[in-house]
Amino acid sequence: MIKFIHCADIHINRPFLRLKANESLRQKLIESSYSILDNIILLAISKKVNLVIIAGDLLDTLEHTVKAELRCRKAFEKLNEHDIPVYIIGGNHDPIKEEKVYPYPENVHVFSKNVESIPITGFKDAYIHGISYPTESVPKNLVKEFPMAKGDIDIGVLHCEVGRKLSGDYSPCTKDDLLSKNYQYWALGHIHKPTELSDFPAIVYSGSPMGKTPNETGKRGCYYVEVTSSRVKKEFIPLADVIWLQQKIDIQGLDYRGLMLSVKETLENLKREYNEKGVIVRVILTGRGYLHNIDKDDLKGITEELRSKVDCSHDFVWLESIQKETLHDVNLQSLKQQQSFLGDFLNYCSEVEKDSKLQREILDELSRGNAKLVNFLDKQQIDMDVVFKQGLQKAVDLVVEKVDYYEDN
Ligand SMILES: [Mn+2]
Repeated sequence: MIKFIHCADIHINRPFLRLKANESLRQKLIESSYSILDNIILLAISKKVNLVIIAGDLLDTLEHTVKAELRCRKAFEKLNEHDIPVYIIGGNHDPIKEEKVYPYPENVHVFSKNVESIPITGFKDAYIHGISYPTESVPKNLVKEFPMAKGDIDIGVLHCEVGRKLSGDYSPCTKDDLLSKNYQYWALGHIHKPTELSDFPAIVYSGSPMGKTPNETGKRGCYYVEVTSSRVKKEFIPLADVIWLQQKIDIQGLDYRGLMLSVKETLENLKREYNEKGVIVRVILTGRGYLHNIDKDDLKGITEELRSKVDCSHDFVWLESIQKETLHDVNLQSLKQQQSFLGDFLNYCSEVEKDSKLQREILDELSRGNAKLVNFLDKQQIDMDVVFKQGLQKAVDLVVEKVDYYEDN
């Protein structure tokens, strides 16, 4: 049995420039990417793994990396003391350079820009196969360059985009391409959300061990894996000490003061729930109500007021922003009774919401010649019910807005 850690997309050295307004939070996040690497290494040592895999984008950028490379070197040396090898591929953020200023210690293998198959030390018939990006963009399907399984156990390491379509800049490939190689485990990088695409043979995106943007919410970490020729046991281990979240607040019945109190309460609850961790939260206003008319400056004012006393050096809750996804303050039920275009339109929308055949027809009509939409619909893990519900709400609101406009004028 081979035991290993699979991580990817640590993005060390990311500058978090958008957070420039808050230098202490920015520094905390930069430091956090280093401490996460240290934590991965401690985990590898305590689990007594046979190897550590980093599936691309260890570094966020290849500029100003002397400090980052020194810190990585130090971390990898710790693994060297425990005779644990590290296998790294370069991703689109850190395609392989000719030469490093501070070369990594001898337990680290960085895969070249051609597929290499390396016997795993200490095991009779086991191989790790990997390839690095030579440039930021790799439009060809690199899976094709991997050999068929060679041993009892084969592990593949790749930075790629698995989908149904073979287009894109990050080695686009399909799940079937990966499965066809008969490896036991594919350690993938690039997608920041931890995702298990197949159980056995296993195809896994470990995801980024910490969130980087308001959309990278929820638990982030790495995988601890045990693999034999016929079985893969994998465990996701959360690591992030700063967590990004989105919280929704329904504006129905709220005025300015109510909103302020409601956001404040949300922040206090998060502080209790995530004590000892940092939380960066984006509040999203939803629903229909008076506050639909609140303007950006007012939201900014509330945000700044609620941030003023936050100290980001230890556990904290930082309000990233308040965003509005609210709807017009109208009573749809009474509008539906109207003998008018708006009334008819609302009733039609209710019908569409319940009728999947009708939805299909509308989609076919809309997709014709619309490459962007076709591409969107091709993505995996899209919940069509949710998409339609949101789309219809938006459509209703646009029509309500227009009608209001004409009435007012
Ligand atoms: Mn990437």
